[in-house]
Amino acid sequence: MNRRVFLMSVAGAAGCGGGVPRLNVYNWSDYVAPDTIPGFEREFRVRVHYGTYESIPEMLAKVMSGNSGWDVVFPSAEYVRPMREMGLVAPLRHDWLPNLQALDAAFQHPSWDPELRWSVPYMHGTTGIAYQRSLAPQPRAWSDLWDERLRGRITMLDDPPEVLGACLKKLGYSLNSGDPNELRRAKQEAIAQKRLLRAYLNAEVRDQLVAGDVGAAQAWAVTAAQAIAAARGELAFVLPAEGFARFADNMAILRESRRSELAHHFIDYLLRPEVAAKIVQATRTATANGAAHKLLPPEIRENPVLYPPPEVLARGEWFEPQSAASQSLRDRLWTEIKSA
Ligand code: N2P
Repeated sequence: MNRRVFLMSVAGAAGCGGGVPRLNVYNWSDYVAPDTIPGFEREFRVRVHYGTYESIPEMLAKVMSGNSGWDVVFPSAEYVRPMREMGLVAPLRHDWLPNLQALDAAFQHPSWDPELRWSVPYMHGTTGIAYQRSLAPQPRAWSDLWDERLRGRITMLDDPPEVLGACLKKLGYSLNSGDPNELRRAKQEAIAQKRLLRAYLNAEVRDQLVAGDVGAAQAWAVTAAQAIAAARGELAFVLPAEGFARFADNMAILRESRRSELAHHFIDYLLRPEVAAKIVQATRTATANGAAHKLLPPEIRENPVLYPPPEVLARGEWFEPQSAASQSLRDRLWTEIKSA
């Protein structure tokens, strides 16, 4: 359906139901440009209620009930299958998503959803260490985040797979390990590190890095890129020697949504190369949209924090869904870490 026909049907619906249709979109912080949402509202003559979250557990806590009121959410790759199995996401109609072709070839058939039946890749990135250039020596490995000299100036992500993942990598294991012994050793590492930590922080670490309060932080590349851009040369980002996590955040429509068609139009709008390129320029994120990437100015398109070369990315590991048994062990270990 094209935009004109859609507008006519919206007008028709508004005529009998009254009121402007509203779409509820729940996304990670800093994942759209200032004019992204107003632009959609103007063009489609709808209202968007836009909310943000800082972690997957925060998002899941809201949508698990199946009547959260949200229509579009942005799950990370390893949560697409569990959310599908829990019946939380709706199958996508590709005939309503003509801009799917703009996706980078690397994201057309991702391992977590090869036919893009449930999700559309949106942003991607790595997890590494953002740090003050003034530090000597400069962090190069996860083990450097256990350095006494940085006591009180280190942060880790407030995210169980990320913290356990860094500890597992420090020990030489896979970040997706489900082995109880490896996981218990990882927990001990996390507990040993705790007395050096300032806090567990996600995107909030950005401002503390810029202010100079944090010396070294486990950080998402997108958060690091934003901090680096704001700090004029004082900050840097490294992908640790032991290996690191890669992530991809995806767009999905909740099964509970009663505005599936409008939700598809929203996703397709975010897939437009011009819209996606503006988002990347405003937010310093790494887009999964190949056509948008080509529109970027060279200094952003070639930013090594956001787009590391393939030989570096090859040292990364994608998060994978956990079995029920290892998930419940991981949940328990995280509680022990947080309460230690
Ligand atoms: C949001 C960054 C989220 C990346 N500001 C982690 N999936």
